[in-house]
Amino acid sequence: MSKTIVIGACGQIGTELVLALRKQNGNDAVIAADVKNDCPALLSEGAYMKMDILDREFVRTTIINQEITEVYLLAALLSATAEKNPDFAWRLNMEGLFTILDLAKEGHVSKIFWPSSIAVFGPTTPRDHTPQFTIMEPTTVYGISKLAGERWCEYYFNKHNVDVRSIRYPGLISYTSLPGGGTTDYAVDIFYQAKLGKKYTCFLSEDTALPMMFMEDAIRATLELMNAPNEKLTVRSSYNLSGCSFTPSELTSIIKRHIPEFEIEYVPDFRQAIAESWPKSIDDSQARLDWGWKENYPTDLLVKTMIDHVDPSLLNV
Ligand code: NAD
Ligand code: AKB
Repeated sequence: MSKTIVIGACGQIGTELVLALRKQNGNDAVIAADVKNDCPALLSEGAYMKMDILDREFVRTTIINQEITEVYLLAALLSATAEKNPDFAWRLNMEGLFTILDLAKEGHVSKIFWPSSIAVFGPTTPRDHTPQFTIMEPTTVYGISKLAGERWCEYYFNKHNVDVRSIRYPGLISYTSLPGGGTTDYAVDIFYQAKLGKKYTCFLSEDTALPMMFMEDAIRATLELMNAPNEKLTVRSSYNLSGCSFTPSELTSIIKRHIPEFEIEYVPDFRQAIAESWPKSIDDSQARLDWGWKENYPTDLLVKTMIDHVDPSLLNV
């Protein structure tokens, strides 16, 4: 039986990705790993391991000894948190990637998923329908680390035949676990405050458009890319992927259709400059062409699903 590990499994994506992989491959085939001591209840149906991706020797011996052949490397600092600790963010976001790429180069790992982000783009990039191949001059440490990571993934594919696959996720919206320190987090936080009947203070200005995606679409995209035949894939840096795109004020209008009394105020902080350096919308025609990508959640459906499922008690966990 081939074994998979998800490193960074307790986060916003990891929690849902582990569940989806276990549904696809079986509980025993997927190990959840994270630097956190405790396994979240949702992931308790299969193996959990405390693992610090920066502990290169521990990661190497675990993967080799347990004959793990597929790695999803999610551990990272996201855009807002990374700006507060740039040195550590660079280290965390890059070192773990080399550990896993080297394991694949040596033949221990046969397939890697490593997520990139719309943060690879910068202020000189065309912001509307940002193309797959375009100017990339990111201004955040997070974006710089993701762009460097993309380059290294492509390098290991070209020079060492490493099967590494990647998606430039937009801002991901979900209700199963909370987001971990990004610039797009407002679009999750807002639902908790709306359901609590509280006024939301948004850290972006009302007209800041950003690309977003519902988590179910993002997880499906990840599995579709990982299951796609090798020969179909023409991009070995990272695929552009689009779900929907909206501003805080557009999101508020749709929420108000469900919760008319909902109120919002705008108090932009340092994250405004980050958002303004990112695309407003993404052209993902290469992903559609290569592996048949198509989103299922337009903004209206995303909002309705979030309002139906967001549980504010998660804020106290
Ligand atoms: P998150 O912050 O919610 O989760 C990251 C997880 O990594 C956490 O559970 C954390 O405990 C774990 N972690 C941190 N340091 C670790 C270490 N040293 N060793 C092992 N685990 C460690 O992040 P997320 O939103 O789930 O994002 C996962 C990946 O997807 C990241 O690489 C991120 O850059 C990328 N991504 C996320 C989004 C998004 O909107 N969520 C968008 C684009 C790209
Ligand atoms: C962030 O805002 O940092 C992430 C991302 C788009 O990479 N959600």
